[in-house]
Amino acid sequence: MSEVQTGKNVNLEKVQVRIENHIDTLSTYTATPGKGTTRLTYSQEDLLARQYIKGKMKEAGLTVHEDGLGNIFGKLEGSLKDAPSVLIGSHFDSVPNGGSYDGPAGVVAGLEVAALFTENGLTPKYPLEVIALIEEEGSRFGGGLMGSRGMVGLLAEEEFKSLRDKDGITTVEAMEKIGLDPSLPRERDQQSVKAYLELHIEQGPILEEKNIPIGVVEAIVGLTQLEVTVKGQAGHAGTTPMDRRSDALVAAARMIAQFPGLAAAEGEGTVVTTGQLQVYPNGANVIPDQTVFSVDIRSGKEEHVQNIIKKVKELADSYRDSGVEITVEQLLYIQPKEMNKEIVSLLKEKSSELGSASCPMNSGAGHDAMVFADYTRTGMLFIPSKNGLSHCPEEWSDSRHIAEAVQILFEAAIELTEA
Ligand code: HGY
Ligand code: MN
Ligand code: MN
Ligand code: MN
Repeated sequence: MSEVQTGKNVNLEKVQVRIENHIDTLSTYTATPGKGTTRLTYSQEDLLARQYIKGKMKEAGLTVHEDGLGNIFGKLEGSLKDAPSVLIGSHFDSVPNGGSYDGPAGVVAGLEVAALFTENGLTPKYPLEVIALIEEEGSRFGGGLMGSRGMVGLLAEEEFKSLRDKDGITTVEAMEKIGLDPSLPRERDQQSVKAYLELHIEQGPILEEKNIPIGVVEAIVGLTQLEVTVKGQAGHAGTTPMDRRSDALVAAARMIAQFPGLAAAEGEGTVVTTGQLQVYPNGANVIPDQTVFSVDIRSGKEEHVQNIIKKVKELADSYRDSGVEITVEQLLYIQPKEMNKEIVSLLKEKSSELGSASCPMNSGAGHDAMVFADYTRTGMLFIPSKNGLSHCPEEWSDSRHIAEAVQILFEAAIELTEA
């Protein structure tokens, strides 16, 4: 039992057991059992996770609703009527064959903070809202950060309605298939929010190497996703001479092979990744006539991101004469973001009051917090990732660290919902 300085009792062991149950249950909602978490937005797995999260919100006495994108909200009403809320949560979709903690650790932390409010008979002045956001990873509809971008007005109607998954299913069709209502409002009035807090796994090795349980995030790298389409000419693999080909895969491969050099030339932690590549018609004896591949660009400095985008476009132009046509589309562009300084110091202060060692950190991964950073006062906590691994089935974090972060967020939320 640990006495929280506000005189509230937080039984960390009890919270830790509930966290383990939440994480273990959510991790069963996967399309790839035994091969990590694959929970695509608006899939059957999403629906199961959604039902679980809404059930736990109701158990904590929260008023539950979903918006026009399927973001889930659990509201603990405050004594002030129609007052702006403190939001606390993260996303609950995953990458293909990902881990159990990327996203859910933050949603579960929100559920547990709300449970601590009700268990301690605390009615906040300003409301507290637990949120579970959709399509942060962009695994189904591309780009990413869709739930948070929709809330803050960065997802235009035509963009939302035009999005299709790789089977051509639209967002609206997929939502309706699991009983969601896409006609509900997506944008959230900025006046109705006074802060956003997010717990997330670090997804890197720093906290574990330093043996520190809590990272207080000060800034998040910029995140850009491009989609490159290469159009060539299909042909017979056996009868077409090598010098008579417009091979869309060879051109793509030549471009992608340049990326590590471009990233190194920029330096300062700039990274460039091609994680997705589709080949059409994808026949072993057919010269590919089209390839579509992703380019994920990150850097703490925006100038490096801009330089890489420019060089990718120049590379595309330089292959035009080899009989292929290359187009570069920008799916997502979010500049590097600073967290709110008041919230950063509040989280540091609460960590030390509670005796949790913490260190300031920057995030190399993108997060919904980067979308909220320009919309409301935003803060983020990290906990260690075992061996620094994430976006893979081996992803693991200690529920004890999540419980410690819950206690810090509980204290911070008490303060943020009081003034
Ligand atoms: O890609 C990212 O950084 C995040 O995990 N969506
Ligand atoms: Mn995440
Ligand atoms: Mn992720
Ligand atoms: Mn993220």
